[in-house]
Amino acid sequence: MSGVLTQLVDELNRGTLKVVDLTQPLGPSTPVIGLPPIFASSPGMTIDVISKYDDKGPAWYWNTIRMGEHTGTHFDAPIHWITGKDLPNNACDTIPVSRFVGPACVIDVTGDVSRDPDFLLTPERLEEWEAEHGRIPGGAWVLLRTGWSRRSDVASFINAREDGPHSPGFDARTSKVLAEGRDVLGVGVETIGTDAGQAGTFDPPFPNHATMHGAGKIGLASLCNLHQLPPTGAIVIAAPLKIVNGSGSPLRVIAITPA
Ligand code: 23J
Ligand code: MN
Repeated sequence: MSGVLTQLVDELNRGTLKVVDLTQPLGPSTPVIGLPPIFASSPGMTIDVISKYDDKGPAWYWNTIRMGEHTGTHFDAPIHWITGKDLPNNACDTIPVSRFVGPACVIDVTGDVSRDPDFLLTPERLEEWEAEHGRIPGGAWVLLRTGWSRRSDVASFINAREDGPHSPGFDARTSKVLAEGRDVLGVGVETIGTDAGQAGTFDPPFPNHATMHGAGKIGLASLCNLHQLPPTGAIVIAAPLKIVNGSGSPLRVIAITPA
């Protein structure tokens, strides 16, 4: 075994490294994104028992699950957006597995978001973070820590008003810097999607989806426990189900981080 893997196992056993779960529970009460009614909506999760140690299966328990690909803590593949539809290896089953693992850069904007739920990460704010923590390396996950995952009731998580949902995200210019300038693996957020709640009204609409997926980058939505990660130094593993031609997938996202 290579030295680094031996050391990894050793440090996990000794507790100097720990595994952190960045995943929200997935069930029938998991919220799904509400788009304007002219668009089709994604079904929430349903779970139906096939058998539970009963007449239908005396010694076994199992369920049938049904949900949209973009439900709960989930992965956005480049094929999800029209800008990424013709890229090579753009779907859940064809993205190289090497792209599911990378170092995490965690940008904490919790304070800004508590003052303004529509807060957008600007390039200037990103550069401030880089001045303190170093330039975001190519192939990194950029995780936007907003504190949003503390909103455990659906209404405050969606935070809808008459004019639609209000939740934080990325300024359109920042998505370009991250995709083109920094060549990230992708971005991860605590909110229901990788665009801000009001991004449907932006020009172009949903600019983070358009830019990231057009550049072959990945999105991770509805993450939690980002406060357990340092600004740099953790590794994140986010491997979606191998859905043939899948646009995304619920998944278990885990980090390995210094304890
Ligand atoms: C479809 C349309 C708009 C958005 C989304 C999906 C998502 O956030 C998603 O889950 O990818 S904003
Ligand atoms: Mn999605």
